[in-house]
Amino acid sequence: MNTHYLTSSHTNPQFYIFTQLFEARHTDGPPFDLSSTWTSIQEESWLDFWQREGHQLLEEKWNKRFPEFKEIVDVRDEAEKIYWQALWEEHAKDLGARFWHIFSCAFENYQHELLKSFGSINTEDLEEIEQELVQLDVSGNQPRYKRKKKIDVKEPYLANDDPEDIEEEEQRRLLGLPAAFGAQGSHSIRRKPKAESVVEQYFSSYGDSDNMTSEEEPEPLHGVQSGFIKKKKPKKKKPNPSVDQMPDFMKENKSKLFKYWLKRFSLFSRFDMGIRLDRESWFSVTPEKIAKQTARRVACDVILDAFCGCGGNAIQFALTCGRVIAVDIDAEKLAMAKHNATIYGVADKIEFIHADFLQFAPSTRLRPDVVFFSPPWGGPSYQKLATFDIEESLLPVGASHLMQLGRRLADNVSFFLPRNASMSQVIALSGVGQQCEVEHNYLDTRLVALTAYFGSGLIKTQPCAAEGDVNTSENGVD
Ligand code: MGP
Ligand code: SAH
Repeated sequence: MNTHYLTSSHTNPQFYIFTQLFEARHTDGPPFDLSSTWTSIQEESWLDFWQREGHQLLEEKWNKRFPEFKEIVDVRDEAEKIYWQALWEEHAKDLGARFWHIFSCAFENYQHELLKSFGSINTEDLEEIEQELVQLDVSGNQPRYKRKKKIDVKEPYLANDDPEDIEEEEQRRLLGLPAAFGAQGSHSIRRKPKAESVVEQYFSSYGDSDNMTSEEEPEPLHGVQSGFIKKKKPKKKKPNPSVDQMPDFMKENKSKLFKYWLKRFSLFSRFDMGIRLDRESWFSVTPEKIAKQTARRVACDVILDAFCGCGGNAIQFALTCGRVIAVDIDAEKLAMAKHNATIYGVADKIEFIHADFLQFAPSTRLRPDVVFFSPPWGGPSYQKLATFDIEESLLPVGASHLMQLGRRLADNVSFFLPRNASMSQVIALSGVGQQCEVEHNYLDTRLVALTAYFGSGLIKTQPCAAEGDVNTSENGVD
């Protein structure tokens, strides 16, 4: 089965989650007939996404497409308002269809990834497997990660990049004007393939948009003024000062690390307010939309973030929980986390503790409501493994050992894990007869990582958390 990759934008990819409840009864293979649950997962996930982000997306895109809208509505008559209403409905339908398209691809990839994750543990290196396949000349059967890069680089489908991608013809269609007055030829939002290398392509084609700060909006290229369509202005080539702000270690190793620079606003929406990250944190920090979702799910009074790093999760926990205990073995990272938390105005809700969690857990008297683990996975090379063995490859110790330490402190435990983690091992962490819930976190159609939840206070389908358990308000525990 093929996987499909569609992206919206580097700075603001759409976030989809697919969740599934598992019971620790089976050791090998899918625990039940997954095929019967696909439809409900798809429906719930789409509703969750559209309720969470749909309205804002529609408004943002509308304001970019038709910046004059407000003024026009203020001055024109009832007929004009009806006209704009029809245009809005068209806009909503059009955008809804676009995002549904990306969502469907993400969902198809989810089905594929989930079934694959139940395979027996195979810790072989994908590159080695690929070498063998090349030698065997079975090129049609390449491993996923290679094919993914190829498709993504050559045919990025920038579904979220309007108004630049909405051509004049499309505007005419939306306005109900004859297409013959529009631009000649067909305009597709699928961009032309380029023959450059990944890094060259990023530098040349994303250079300008990379300049965009989280506050800045791209200048609209089209607009409607009193019923007339403005011609598309040629884009001005701007210098790219943001590349100067790039850390030196990233400049030195552009081919490997540059992609993280492009994602910086996806990691922290307030990146340009002075976020600090060290080398390891660039590839370890949890992207903000995912961290936000986890924080909604674990909302409680006191949470312990056992591997705080530069604060990607801790900051979001501080926004949904009463208090955050943030532990890390690296004092420099903790200092950066504190600084980053100040940028989000939550430093005073986080207690930063410089400690080795393995020593800290058995000795502390703290009893948080939830313990969250986002341990090191051994660097970006985790992706090369066909299956990530969470008992053998997580650092500093295996997942069961961490679970044991976590359960000393709280019943409710959550893990942030590699996307290729062995699902059987994840489920086994629940303990015999117990349940866990696993979220697959997608940014656009790319599976970024998994979040697993354990404990009666965190699992959604449990009736009601008992008093003293995790707070069930907001989206914490339904
Ligand atoms: P990634 O390796 O950057 O994959 O990890 P990506 O960007 O999907 O790679 P691509 O080549 O497919 O484009 C994705 C995410 O996993 C990161 O943004 C981090 O949130 C998380 N992550 C990655 N690593 C190596 C670690 C780690 O060691 N520990 C933790 N806690 N999270 C990690
Ligand atoms: N969730 C974080 C990233 C965590 S990366 C974020 O979103 O920013 C993993 C972190 O675990 C690193 O910061 C590393 O310093 C820390 N770490 C590694 N071993 C540790 C240990 N034994 N005790 C506490 N922290 C540890």
